[in-house]
Amino acid sequence: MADETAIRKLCVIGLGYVGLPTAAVFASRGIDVLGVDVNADTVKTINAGGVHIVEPDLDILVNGAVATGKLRAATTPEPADAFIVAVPTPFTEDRKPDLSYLDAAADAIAPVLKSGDLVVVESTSPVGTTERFCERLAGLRADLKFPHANPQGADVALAHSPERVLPGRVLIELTRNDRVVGGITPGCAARAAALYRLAVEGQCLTTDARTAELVKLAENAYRDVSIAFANELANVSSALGIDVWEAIGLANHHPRVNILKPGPGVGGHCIAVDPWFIVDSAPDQTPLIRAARGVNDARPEQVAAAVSAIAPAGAVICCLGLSYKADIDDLRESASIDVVEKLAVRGFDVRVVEPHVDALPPELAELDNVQLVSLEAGLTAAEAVTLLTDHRQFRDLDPAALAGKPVVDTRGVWRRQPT
Ligand code: SAJ
Repeated sequence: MADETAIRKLCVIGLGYVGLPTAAVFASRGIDVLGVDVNADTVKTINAGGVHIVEPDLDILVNGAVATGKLRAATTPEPADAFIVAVPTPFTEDRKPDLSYLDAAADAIAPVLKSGDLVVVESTSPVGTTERFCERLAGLRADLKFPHANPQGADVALAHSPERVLPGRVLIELTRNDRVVGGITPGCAARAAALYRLAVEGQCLTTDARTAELVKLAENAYRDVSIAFANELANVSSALGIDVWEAIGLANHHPRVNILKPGPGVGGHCIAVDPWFIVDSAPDQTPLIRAARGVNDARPEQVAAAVSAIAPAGAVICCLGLSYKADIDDLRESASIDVVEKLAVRGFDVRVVEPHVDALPPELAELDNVQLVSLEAGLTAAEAVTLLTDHRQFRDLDPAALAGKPVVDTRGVWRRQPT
């Protein structure tokens, strides 16, 4: 008799920086994968064997999977044995979670769901979101039994398994990292863990869906709080005339201390966003997480003030780096952009060097006193320099290129002597 829980066809909803690599990895394991995205251009690019995001080796994997026919893309889901949902969960202006993409994904899956199917939500989500997703599906498919209402006899299994991949290392971390798999019921968790074991070499650790949701938020909030501590130390050191990099380097010689690096603030679409999901769910229980967000969000203003203090009014300032972290082209929530904007508002003539983009983002492009220039042009014109993102090109810079220019190095890369 055929195994009713075997996964022969998988549908991945959302072909972004998590969904597309996930779809390609499962396809490379011999599973028939349909990737679904609302963006018709994305679908077209993938079906032609290409990729729309920059990530090491992803182009080769996708190209191979499309060539063998194991990976296809479409704008609407088809019947499948399992569905993985990897759509964005941003926050609104007032820092409330925006679950509209998840709602749209549930509405798209509902018509093709059948008894025996598994649905896994991977999107980073506030606690309770997987149950909410389940309830939405149940509202649309009264003919099927769902596990929140029928823990024993459900027709469909629902689970949450948060992605934990680091941009720039997605394909490695997707297969090697341990995975937390939280089911609406233990049976749902077991089904989802069996799916991930087809592709993941790390452990698949099962729990309930609410715990899995909190685990993911806790991981990113932990990092945010740790970075806030480093940033607060940078403020303290600056007030006391101490080199923060030397102080942190020495403190980290303690066997149980590992202080992270200060910087211009926390960017990216995860660490600066996810802590708010915890604060929103439990506002009275989260003074530390909220304070850390405040510390990190205040950094761009502090960096702009430090640069203003070393440069005469209206001076040419060369800002090195715009992306939210080193050696990538991702500008989302980048603190470096905030610093540039604040310097422009102060009336400086700002020359930006960002080797990974060929145009300024809209919020900077509209400012008359901000230009994107080459490294050489930026340094030649500069009366002061600030390093905002520690790209390789800047780490390798010949110190002679900075001779005689006042510098604010927010990443500590030009401190030559290790502590
Ligand atoms: N940063 C510092 N100092 C540090 C480390 C980082 O200022 O010592 C800054 C970076 O410059 C950057 C921001 O923090 O602006 C975040 O960068 P990151 O490399 O720490 O993390 P992300 O946002 O690229 O990816 C994170 C990862 N989470 C954790 O490491 C706990 C990743 O594993 C998650 O999958 C990802 O968020 C996500 O999607 O949630």
